[in-house]
Amino acid sequence: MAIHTILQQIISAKESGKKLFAQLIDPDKIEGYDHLYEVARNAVDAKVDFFFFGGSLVWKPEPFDMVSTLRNMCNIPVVLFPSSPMQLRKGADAILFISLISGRNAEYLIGHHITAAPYLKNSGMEILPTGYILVHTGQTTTAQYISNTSPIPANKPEIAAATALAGEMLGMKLMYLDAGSGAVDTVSPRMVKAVHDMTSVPIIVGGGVRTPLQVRALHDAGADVVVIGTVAEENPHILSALCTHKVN
Ligand code: 1GP
Repeated sequence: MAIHTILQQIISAKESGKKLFAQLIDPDKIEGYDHLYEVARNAVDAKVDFFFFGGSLVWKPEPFDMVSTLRNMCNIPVVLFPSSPMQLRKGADAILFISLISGRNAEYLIGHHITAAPYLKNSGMEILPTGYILVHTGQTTTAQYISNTSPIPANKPEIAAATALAGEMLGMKLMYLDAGSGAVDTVSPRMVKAVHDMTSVPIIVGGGVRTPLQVRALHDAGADVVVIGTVAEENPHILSALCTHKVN
C-alpha cells in the first residue's frame, strides 16, 4: 500500500491554514501534446497544488498517455478523479477513491469500487478515500445525470453536514462538495461552513468556481482545496488571478 503523502500534505496544509488549489483536467478537452504542455506550464506559473484528472463523461480516445506525460512535464502531482473504472490508468500519483454519498445509487456508493479495488491494490497509487457530495445549484450537471442520483438542494446545508459527518464516521479521509463541472453557481459558503463545523477531515470544493472572490469565500468558509476546471479551459490565464489570494 502506498504511503499517504498527498493526504498528509492536505492535512498539514489544513492544520497550518494554508489553502490549496487543484486544477481539473478533462482529457476530452486536451487537443494534443502542445496543448497539454501549455496547461502544465500555466499551472506551474499559477502555483497549482494538484491536478485532478478525469470527467463525468470521457469519450474521446486518448492520443497519448496524458497522465504520464503530464507527470513528466512538471512536478505537480496528478490525482485521478474517475467517474467509472473505465477511467483507471497507471502512472498517477493518487486517486480520489470517491463514494457518492449524497446519492443512493449502489454502483457509485460501492459497486465500481469493488471492480476497481484489485487493480488499485497493485497500482502503486495512493488511495484517497473520499466522500463525494453533489449539490444542486441551478441546472442538472453531467455528474448528476450520469450518476443517476439526486444532489443535495443548495439551501439544505444541514443535509450536507450530516452526510459528510456520516462519511467521516465511515472512515472517509476527505470530503468533496461538488456543484458539478460547469455549474452555474458554486456550492454556497454557508454549506461549506456547515460541513466544516460538523467534520474534521479536509474539504475539497468545486464546480462553477469562476472568480477570485468565489475562491476566497469558499476558502474562508472552510474549504481546504478549491477545484477549478471549466473557467481555466476557457481562459487559462485566469488561474494566476484565482491563486493570488492563497495564504502561504
Ligand atoms: C468538477 O469541481 C470540478 O468536478 C470543477 O468544476 O469545471 O465547474 O470548474 P468546474
